[in-house]
This record gives sequence, C-alpha cells and structure tokens, in this order.
Amino acid sequence: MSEQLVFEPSAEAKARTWVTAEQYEAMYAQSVSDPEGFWAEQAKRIDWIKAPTKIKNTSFEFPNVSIKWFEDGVLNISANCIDRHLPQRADQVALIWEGDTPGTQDHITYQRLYDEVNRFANVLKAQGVKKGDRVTIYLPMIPAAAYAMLACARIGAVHSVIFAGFSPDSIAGRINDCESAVVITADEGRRGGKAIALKKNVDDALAKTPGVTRVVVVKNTGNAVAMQDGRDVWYEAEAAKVPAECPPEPMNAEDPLFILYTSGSTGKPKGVLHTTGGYIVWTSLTHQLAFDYREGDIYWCTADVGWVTGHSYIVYGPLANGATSLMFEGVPSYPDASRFWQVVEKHKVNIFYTAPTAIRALMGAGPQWADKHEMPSLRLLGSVGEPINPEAWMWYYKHVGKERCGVIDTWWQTETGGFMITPLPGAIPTKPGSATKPFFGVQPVVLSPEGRLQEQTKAEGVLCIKDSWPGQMRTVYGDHERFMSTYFQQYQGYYFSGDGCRRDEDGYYWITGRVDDVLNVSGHRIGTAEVESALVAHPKVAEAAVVGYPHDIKGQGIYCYVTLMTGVEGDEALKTELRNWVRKEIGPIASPDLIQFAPGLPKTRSGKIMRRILRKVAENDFGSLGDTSTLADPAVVEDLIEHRQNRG
Ligand code: 6R9
Repeated sequence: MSEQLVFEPSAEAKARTWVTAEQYEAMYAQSVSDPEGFWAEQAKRIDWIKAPTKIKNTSFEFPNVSIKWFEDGVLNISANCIDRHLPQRADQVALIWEGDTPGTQDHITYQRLYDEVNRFANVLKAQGVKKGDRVTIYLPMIPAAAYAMLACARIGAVHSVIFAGFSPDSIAGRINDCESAVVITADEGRRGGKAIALKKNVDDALAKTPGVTRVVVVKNTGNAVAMQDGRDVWYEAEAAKVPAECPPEPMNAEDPLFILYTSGSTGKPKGVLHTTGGYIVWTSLTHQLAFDYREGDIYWCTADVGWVTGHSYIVYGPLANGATSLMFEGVPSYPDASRFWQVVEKHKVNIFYTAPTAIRALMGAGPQWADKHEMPSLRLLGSVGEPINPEAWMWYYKHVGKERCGVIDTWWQTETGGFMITPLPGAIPTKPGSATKPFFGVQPVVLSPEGRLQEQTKAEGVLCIKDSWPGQMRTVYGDHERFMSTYFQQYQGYYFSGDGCRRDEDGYYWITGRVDDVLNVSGHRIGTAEVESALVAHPKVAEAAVVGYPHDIKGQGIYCYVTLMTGVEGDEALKTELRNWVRKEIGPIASPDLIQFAPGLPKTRSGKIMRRILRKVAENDFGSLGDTSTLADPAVVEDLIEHRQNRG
C-alpha cells in the first residue's frame, strides 16, 4: 500500500538542490562506469598536502580482499575540518552544544575549535601519544568528545570511541583488543537528569587492562572522583602546561583514522577500521548532497558520538563542510517529550536527523508535543539506524515536518562509513519506508539467500554491494581474516551487508532488517552471541539462546531462552538477577526484555540450536514453525509454546 505513496521533491527543494534528477542519473552512471574519473574529481573537495594520483585500487575477491583509495594522497583530517575554514569562518559557529539541563548551552566558533583541538592534541603528545597509537575515548556528549577525536586525527593517533553506556567489561575488552595505552574520559556524564559514573566505570575496566598507562580526565560535572597517582591526570591541569599550537601531522590517505567496535553475528565485537582519505571524501560529500547542506544552515544529528552516526554526521562530515553542527547531551524525553522541538526552535535548526526508535517513542507520547511547536526553521528531516515503518515516516512528515519538509531515510552501516542508499532531496521522489536509490558509486545487488543474482528489477533477497566505495571499512583491526570471512566469503565477489531487502518495480530499495544473528534494538546493534555468552557466564545458567521479537518502540526487543543448572528454580527474582547481570556484563543497551526459562532448547540431532523456531515462538507465531522433524526432541517445542502462552 505504502509503495503507492510517492512524495515528489517540493519546488523549493528542487530550486536549492545541488543535484537535480537529471544530474543524479548522469552522475550515478559516471560514478559506476568511470569510478576513477568520478572520484578523482570529487576528491578535489579536500585540501590535500599531496593530491592523489592513484584513485582506486580495490578487490573484493576472497581471500585476497584489499581496499585502497587515493593511496598516494597525503592530508590531515583535522586541518580539513578546522584550519582550512579559518580564513572565511573563524567567527562562524562550528558546534552548538545543548546540555542535558535545559538552559545550558555553548557556541563554539571555528576559531575556538581550532584553539581547543590544538591544545588537546598537545596534551596527548605530552602524555606520550604518537602517530599510529590507539587512544580510547569514553566521554559523554560534550564538546570535549569532538575535541578529543579531532586532536587524535591532528597528531595521527587512531581513536576508538566507546559509547558511554557500555559497562566496564565491555570497555576493557575494547581497550585490550586495540592495545590502547591512553584513555580519555570525564568525571561523570549527564543524561535525562541522571549522573553517569564514567570515571568509575573506567577505573573498574582498568583492573583488566594491563596496558593502560594514562587516563586523561575531563572535568564535566565537577563531582569528586578517585584519581590514581601516576596514572590519572586532569585534562585542564595538563592543558595549562602545553603550547597553544600543534601542527597537523601529514597522513597518508590509507593511514588509519579510527576504530569503532560493532557487534556481529558471532564472537566479540569487531574493531571496524576506517582510514583517512576515502572516509573524509565520502562523509563530506554525502553530508552535503543528501542534506542539501548550504552555507548558514543549522544542522542537528541527535546520535551519540559513540556510534558511527556521530562520527560521520556530527563531527567529520559536517565540519569538513564548514557547517554548524549541533551536539545534544540529553534525551528526547527529558524534561518532557517536547525537548527535541524546543531545541529545534531555540537554535533555529534547519536540518534534523534522528532515529526511528526516537520517532516511535515520541509518537507514543502523543502528537500534542510536536504540534505545539511550529518549527518554521525546519527544512529537511532524516532517519537512520533501522527500517522506518511507513506509519512513523508519516508521523514524522506530518507532525514534525508539518508536511512541508522532505524526509530522507538513509541506509548505511558502521562498515560503510557513510550513506549508501538515500534520497537526494531535490532529485529523488520519496516513498515512506524506502531508503530509495543508491548514492554515487554504490552498486547494490539483490541475491537469493543461496547466492543467485536477482537481475530483474523487482526482487527480494539479501543486500550486497558489487564494488568498493571510498568510505568503506578497510579491515577488522588486527584480524583481516575475520574481515574477509564476515563480509566477502558467503557471497563471493560481493560485500555482504547482513541486511535483507526488497527492490520494487521502480528500482527503490526497502530494507527489511538483518538476516544474520544481529539484533537492532533502538537502533543499536547487538549480537545475540554476546548476550548469550553473558548469560551463560552466570553460575546458575546452563544454556541460553537469544533472539529478537517485534517491539513497538525499540523495533526489536531481546528475548532470552534460558536453561538453568539442574536443581535451580527459575522465578521472578532470578529473572531480575539475570537482567542486571547482562547489564553489568555488556551495558544497559543489552538489557533483556523478556526471559523465558526453558527446560530444553530445540536442537538438531547434531546439537545445533534451531533459532528459526525460537524466533517464531518469541514472535507468538506458532502456526508457521516449519519443519520440526529434524529436531532431536520435538516435545521441547510444545513445552516452549506452553511457557510462552502462559506468560500471555
Ligand atoms: C548507521 C548505522 C547498521 C544496521 C544496518 C541495518 C540498520 C541502519 C537503516 C537501517 C533500514 C535504514 N539500518 N540504517 N535499516 N533502514 N535507514 O545505523 O550503523 O549501527 O552499524 O547499524 O542498522 O540493519 O545493517 P550501524
């Protein structure tokens, strides 16, 4: 039904667009037929210390996958995000910071950003950080998070930002994996009126990280925290001791920029590695064209810098474009459900970018919160993180955009660096629920689950990409084998996204969600394997299987089947204990929504857990369990269904 609904770009969008419908077709065709020529031209948007002459050198052939873009180019990203803007926009605001507490804010000009980042870079140098070293950043949504990232980029250190909601164990695992010796954190964070004990979490993590020699602590709430002599230093005290200027380090285009850990279908989170040249070309170009960014626009992405969306579309893409980017410390519901709209009006935001889970939560609170705000500054709305259901799309369009703003649904991943499938607002008509058409240089293909290429326009299957694009991840940090086997082995010759999709008769893409064992809970990726291994680490748990089930607000909820050790009684108290256990092991984002004690799990005769069946049971869909005859003990399924029904 929603496929019938088409929104043409408004006359205003057509008039201001960087790319018209005709140009989109022509440029897309060139980007695919002549990637070298196309990207050589696009690379000119960046200030190179040495311009690249070798543009593309990539292979998706398993087991020799190798991805290089602009490989003889030399540049520095912090200089591209800051220094080069100073002649024209030293006094223009680069970052607007809106604090968790209404009434707290800051406006950071490009000149001040320059001063802060130079200072921060010199503090890192004084702590012994050198080019190529990994630096872990565990900070709340305060300007120092952007300063710290850009300071690393300035001196050629590789940052690994960890979302401030992760637990000490998760922090420790990530620090050890990339062997960072220096951690940057704050005394505390603030979210929704509550304090978050960041330094304390780092202290707990550091009990398990022998390699960390230095913790740089930014003063944020000012509350007292423990400081360990010889290891912990206050940022402010160190900043007073170092020179004001720090020259940007010349970096090769393929030098690493950052590592960002993300969940996969198996094992521990992977360290997704992005490099310098291709990433900044990709994020800045996509930011400019998909948001139709123009001089003077106020742009707000509500993501956290702990996720890729914050990296690419709060910090790097917008700042490379000399934009004004708003950074929000708080949550949509605090102090009430009109907070987003108050902030939009207060800072006269023109472009607003958020996640479906936030939209659905605000829908649930009722339209009156958005309806009482006119928000005349708004021009364009964006969505990211998970499929946006047509109802949420329409609500966003009506109650936030007042039927005057375009909506762009941007499909992409930590691995892709930036937008892959997205409308360009003045060129591509939108359909609620569809990410529409590929960005330049992106060649999506639809394969059957067995790997047959679906050549007809109308198709359904797994979403793969046929050739490399500049923003693509280069490897899994320290484990190129895992990179190749995760993304290039199953469907040879292609990058496998892990998502399923449908392509309609107009060639529009509709992402249907993950086809692997990765959950998308409120737009956060969580591997079922991670939650399972946290559960089985509990002394009372014998076995666990974790699946997703449809959840009105989160998109997917976490459903855990738990088999207890013999003699252990499963009751509500134990459920609470297990829930808290998982929160402690991974972090609150992985908190189980439903726990079902299962005397046994459905397994094949070879001992494999049949997740397909568990998913159906979790979804209350007992009619289509499919073939259960291969089960070692079919009675187990009856038992599970009975338990599921009993809970209502
Ligand atoms: C940017 C980001 C990636 C996964 C991805 C997919 C889902 C993201 C989406 C979307 C449908 C969209 N996803 N955007 N699904 N429509 N517009 O979210 O990165 O955290 O790595 O998650 O999120 O399933 O594979 P990341």
